[in-house]
Amino acid sequence: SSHPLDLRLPTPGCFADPERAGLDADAVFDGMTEHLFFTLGKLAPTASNHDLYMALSYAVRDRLMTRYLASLEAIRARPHKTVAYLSAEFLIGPQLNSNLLNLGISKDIAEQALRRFRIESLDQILEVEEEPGLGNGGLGRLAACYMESLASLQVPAIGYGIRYEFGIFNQLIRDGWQVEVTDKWLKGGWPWELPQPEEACFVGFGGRTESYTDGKGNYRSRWIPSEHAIGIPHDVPVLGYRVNTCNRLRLWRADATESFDFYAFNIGDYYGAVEEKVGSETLSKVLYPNDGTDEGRRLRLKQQHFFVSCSLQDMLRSLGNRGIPIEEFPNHWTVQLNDTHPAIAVAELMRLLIDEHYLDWDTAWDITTRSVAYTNHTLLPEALEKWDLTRFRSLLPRHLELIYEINRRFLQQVRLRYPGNDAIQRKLSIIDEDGGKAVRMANLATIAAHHVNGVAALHSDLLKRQLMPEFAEIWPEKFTNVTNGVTPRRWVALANPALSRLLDEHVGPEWITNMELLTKLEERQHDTAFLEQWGATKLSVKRKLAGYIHRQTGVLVDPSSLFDVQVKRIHEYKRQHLNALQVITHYLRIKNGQAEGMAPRTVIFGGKAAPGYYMAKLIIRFINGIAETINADPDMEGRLRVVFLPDYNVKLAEQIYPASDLSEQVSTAGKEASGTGNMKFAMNGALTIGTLDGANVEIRERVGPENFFLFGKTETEIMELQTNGYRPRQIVETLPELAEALRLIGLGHFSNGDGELFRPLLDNLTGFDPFFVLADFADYLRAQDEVNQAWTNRKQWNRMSLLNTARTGFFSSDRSIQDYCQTIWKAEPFPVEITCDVP
Ligand code: B1N
Repeated sequence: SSHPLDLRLPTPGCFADPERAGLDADAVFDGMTEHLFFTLGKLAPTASNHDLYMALSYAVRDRLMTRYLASLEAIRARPHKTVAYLSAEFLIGPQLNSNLLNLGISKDIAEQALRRFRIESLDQILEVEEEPGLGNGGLGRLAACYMESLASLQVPAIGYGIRYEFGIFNQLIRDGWQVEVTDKWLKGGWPWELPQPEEACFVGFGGRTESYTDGKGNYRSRWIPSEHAIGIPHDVPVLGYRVNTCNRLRLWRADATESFDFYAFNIGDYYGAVEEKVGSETLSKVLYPNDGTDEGRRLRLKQQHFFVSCSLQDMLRSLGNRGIPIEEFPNHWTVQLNDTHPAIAVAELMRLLIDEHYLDWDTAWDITTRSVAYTNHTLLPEALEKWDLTRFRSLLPRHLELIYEINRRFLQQVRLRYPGNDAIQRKLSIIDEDGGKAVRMANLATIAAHHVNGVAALHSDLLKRQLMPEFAEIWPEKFTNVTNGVTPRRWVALANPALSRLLDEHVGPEWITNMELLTKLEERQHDTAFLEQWGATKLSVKRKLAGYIHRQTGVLVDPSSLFDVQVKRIHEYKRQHLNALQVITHYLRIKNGQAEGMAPRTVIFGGKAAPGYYMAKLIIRFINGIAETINADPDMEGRLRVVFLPDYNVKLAEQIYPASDLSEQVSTAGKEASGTGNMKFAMNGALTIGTLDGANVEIRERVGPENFFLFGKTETEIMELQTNGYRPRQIVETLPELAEALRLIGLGHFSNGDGELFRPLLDNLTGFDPFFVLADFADYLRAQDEVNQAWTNRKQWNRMSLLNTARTGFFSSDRSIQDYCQTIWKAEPFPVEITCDVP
């Protein structure tokens, strides 16, 4: 079904030539032809699929420009509060299909144009698109969903981040191990960005501070950096769904400072100049591949300050350009910190206001605290950013002075409130005084933010009660929750066209912007014919994934088997090894003839491990060892298959979620802040086997406990176990199936006889088991048996699946963004009209 947008085509003197903005097949074909010839220098008969991808992308990009420029112009002409979403990661995924959808160019229209280049299906072209992996996992992907929803809800917004030259590494699997390969996503040219060198910003590093007296006799401070970089904005248009609002993602690329080059060149220090050039270009070179661990590396702090400083300067400049007084900043910008990665913004905004715009402290602090809000995404202590004080001072000496002053004033309040309570002061201080001194970024962000939010109900509650109880007591109204969400455009409409057609038919096409309408599906929950159609739709999508699995791994999987899927970053707290142990038990039951009534299963894993995270990499090797043994065993034929899909990324995720029957969400309770994959699975009709962790709790509440396979200890029970002393070895003694699985691993059954290979994993599990894998094992098996039972009654399963889709509309990122707009940002939609008399 196509939804042509009734855009008043611009006439000459307006934003663009109407001939370049048409959305019909002829216009798209003409656009492609022109770009192939003039932009790419290719002739149609010799054009490769990549050339045609580029030509189509440029033609589509042209069609974004009317709306993009109209959106910028609308804000310039009539100021309106704009969301500035600051994030070190934006995992935006492939752009072509998303822009086609949001513009209203149907697959049919695109294929009509493509056929004139002898291309039969749009998929052939989408296949060659390289995705920018500018994020690690959930946090970066969330930022991308939020940008899409902001535009679709017509809220003016700009995403600020870093244009990494190399994104998250590509993952190969060699001999069962992860191998990292540099992600050269820019190598074939990337058509979706618009560099804006004229809006470059300067950023300083290092050096010293000094005091001086200005012309009016005021004492002032200033920073004399020893190094500089230039940030060049690269803008990516973000079009909303069938609206004129086209916001932008402004990604900064670090460049060398020419003025300094020339200076050094003149005095003969040619190598010094080149060195600085090399140094500053390295800044936006590569994304740090750690998801949920802070390494405290100097270059990372440099990256953070680099993009934050550019972004704040950009916001201040836009006020200046429109002649708006700087005191108005909080009415024009609402600055959201996506975790503490951009938290240096607090100090940088103070510095810009005080040192460069000559405001007094109180005015500057008032502006800062009325503008900035902070989202916490993790409670894991190893992820909380702390910068060594000496290192921090050497890189950002002026910022440290300002942080000391923020801290001094804050601790003064704390002393008044809790006289004589030294412990509380030590705990709340921005400066960690225990051991090596360090700057705690979460404390800085929390003190300055007008709102602090967690990303799921349970997480926000733990944030208040466990991580920051004292802050929450001082500022109870500051703390709030905004449960994460995902965009239904990408994760249902684009990823699952088969399901979308069904939803269009039975709910009406409005579901795509109003996911709560999906509850209408419940009317069909007892309709046998419909449930069969529901199951058939799922099966058709599973066939496609089976084909992909075969091509990628050589493993043949049965599309009618239960697709049991765990895709996410590899981390001990996410417990992929718990799932792996379950697979071994399943294998042993088949081997021992105890598998009567066990339905055929295909267990699919995917995810990257941080390159320095040894245990995570060993878990990948473990899964691949299990897969090798099981897939080679004739007894497993038609009963059990195990697959590790290499290089899990957005593109692959779009193939996987729609083809899944069972969603594995098995993290240790209290450890996964929210999760967002869990939402994508449920919307696409997968049932969840999961713990009471993150957003699982809310998913279960909404789909109903009877449509969710719950297992495992609660967060409270885990805490109790921890304090009362946890003995994993005792658990092994009471569970013969577990003992047998561990024994086989130790004998090298899954490692070609090498009994030592997985020793560190075994020792970890039977020794400390820091994530309570063994504590939850028996209950997990019990829940898996229930899954098996439920799958055997296929009509019942399809009904449960349907109810999962019907009841997960809440997890649309449109709802999350509406929450942020109302409770935190106080930002409103600002529809953009395309008229012909604006410029
Ligand atoms: O953020 C997601 C949540 O859904 C996940 O539960 C949460 O784990 C994830 C340091 C992180 N928290 N912290 C990070 C990423 C990169 C990095 O360098 C920490 N990612 C999350 C969205 O809310």
